[in-house]
Amino acid sequence: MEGKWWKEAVIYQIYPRSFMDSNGDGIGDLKGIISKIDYLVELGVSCVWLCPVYKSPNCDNGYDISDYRDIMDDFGTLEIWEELLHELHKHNIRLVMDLVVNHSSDENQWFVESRSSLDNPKRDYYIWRSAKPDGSLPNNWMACFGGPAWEYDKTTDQYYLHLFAIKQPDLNWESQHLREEIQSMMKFWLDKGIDGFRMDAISYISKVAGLPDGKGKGEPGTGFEHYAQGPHIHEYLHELNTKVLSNYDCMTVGEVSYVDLKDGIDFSGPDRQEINMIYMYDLLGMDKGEKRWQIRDWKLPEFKSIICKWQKGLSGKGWNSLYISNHDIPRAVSRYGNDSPEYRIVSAKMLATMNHTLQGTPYIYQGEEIGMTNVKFDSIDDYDDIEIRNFYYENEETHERTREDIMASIHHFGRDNSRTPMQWDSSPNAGFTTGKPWIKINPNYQSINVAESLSDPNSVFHYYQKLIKMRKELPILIDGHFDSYYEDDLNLFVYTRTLENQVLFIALNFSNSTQNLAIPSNLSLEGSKLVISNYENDESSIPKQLRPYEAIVYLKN
Ligand code: TEU
Ligand code: CA
Repeated sequence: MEGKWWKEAVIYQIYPRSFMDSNGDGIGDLKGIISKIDYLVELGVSCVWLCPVYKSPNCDNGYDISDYRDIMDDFGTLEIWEELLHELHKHNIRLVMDLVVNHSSDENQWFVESRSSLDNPKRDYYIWRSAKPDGSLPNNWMACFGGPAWEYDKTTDQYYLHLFAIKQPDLNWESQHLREEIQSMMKFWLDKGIDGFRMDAISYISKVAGLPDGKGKGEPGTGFEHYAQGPHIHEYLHELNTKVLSNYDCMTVGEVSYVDLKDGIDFSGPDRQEINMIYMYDLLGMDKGEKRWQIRDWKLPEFKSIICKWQKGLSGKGWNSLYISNHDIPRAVSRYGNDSPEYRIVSAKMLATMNHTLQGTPYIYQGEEIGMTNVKFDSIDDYDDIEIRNFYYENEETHERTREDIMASIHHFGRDNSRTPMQWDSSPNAGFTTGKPWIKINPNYQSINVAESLSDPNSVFHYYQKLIKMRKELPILIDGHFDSYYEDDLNLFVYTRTLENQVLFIALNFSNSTQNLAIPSNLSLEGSKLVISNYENDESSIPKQLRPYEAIVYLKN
């Protein structure tokens, strides 16, 4: 387990549609990414996770794949993709591709064949069921993007299961042929030289036999308990590992929503031969109320207890991903920090300090490194995301919530918050495109953009640069044992990482007021030296107070 490159990596997530457009059609593309490799080099990241770029009708922006072995026309060609891989490698940046195999697109050839007749050889690549004798749906499961999880198909008078959108039929992992197709597709990309996979919704691939009805409503939808970490999940992952992955020097990160600690360890335990690290979702439920996308106030102790549970629970037994934002969730500085002009920069740096000093592999989602924020569009027509649009129209239909209330939830939780284009500079369309962008740019691009961040030595960008450098220089950040203090404190998150005689002391102020900081009594930190801070601080004495959103890291040798 020692010395694995993916433990030392800092991974940069690219959402290609919104990163950089090279040809003025308003859609980010592979050539656009190639043109920004120097930027990634300057930031210092060692690996890119590229969200899906395969052929897709784009009902869910590439997470509905119609051809697993080719590139979406909007993004380029397989040749340009090869060039991207080559250029990244030339700059010592690895490439991890998204693997979306819980479902495909309904336009995938597999599904076209599967739906054509009951006895088609690919019928069992998907999950087909007849209506119940009383004519009702095969079960009561709800799709993650709203509505029932079953869609009727008249050709064979049966329903197919889709845990996400109607155009995303679930693949049937019980079929050995299907599993072999997936293995061969993974080899196709690994043989081209990629460095691993981020496995989309992977904890959902095994469904409980008999597909029983689910209990009431839940997040993300009724029936969840029968497919999240289902009965064969570990067996399937082990098979992928031994048959394919173990033959390559590659990494795997599994998106595992709402799993428990035991399964987290089983997924990522080094002796288990399943996946290398988990990407868990627990933190994301914290600010959600009982009803879908209902805003709930949260307190810091809840936030800390989730992080501490996984830090302590996986220590020495598994491996975590560290992230504060991605393409499915709102911008971190707006959600956990403070995006007002006064505190945006300092709170973005504070959150970054946390994400780079816990144990695990840090991920940076495009734009996070310049402190990009949420967006508030007034009209539903300005939103593109299928989850947002379904949420809006379903709620509008039931009249249970006012329009203001619905929009407030979208502004708070909507996925397009993080999908507005990357803000490169203050020129029209933030330098993202010379054409009309596929989704509006966040109007704050004139003050928040890469060019501005690069020119300011105190910018969020330069702080991220330092954090990434710091991880390369301090092995304690990889292997150091995690301990936390004052877990009930409402404002401060204080923890240490310990490795042999070294102690790394981290204190973060999550509030907008000054807080007293006492050194925990069991720690002797005399002689500590400042490693990084988002304010001016004394090189050799730990401050007794933390200013609003202040973050400090001191090392005792
Ligand atoms: O997300 C899986 C997932 O669990 C989502 O339901 C997630 O909780 C939701 O998007 C949060 O609002 C993955 C991808 O990351 C996402 O972009 C895809 O839409 C989804 O799978 C289907 O492929
Ligand atoms: Ca383009």
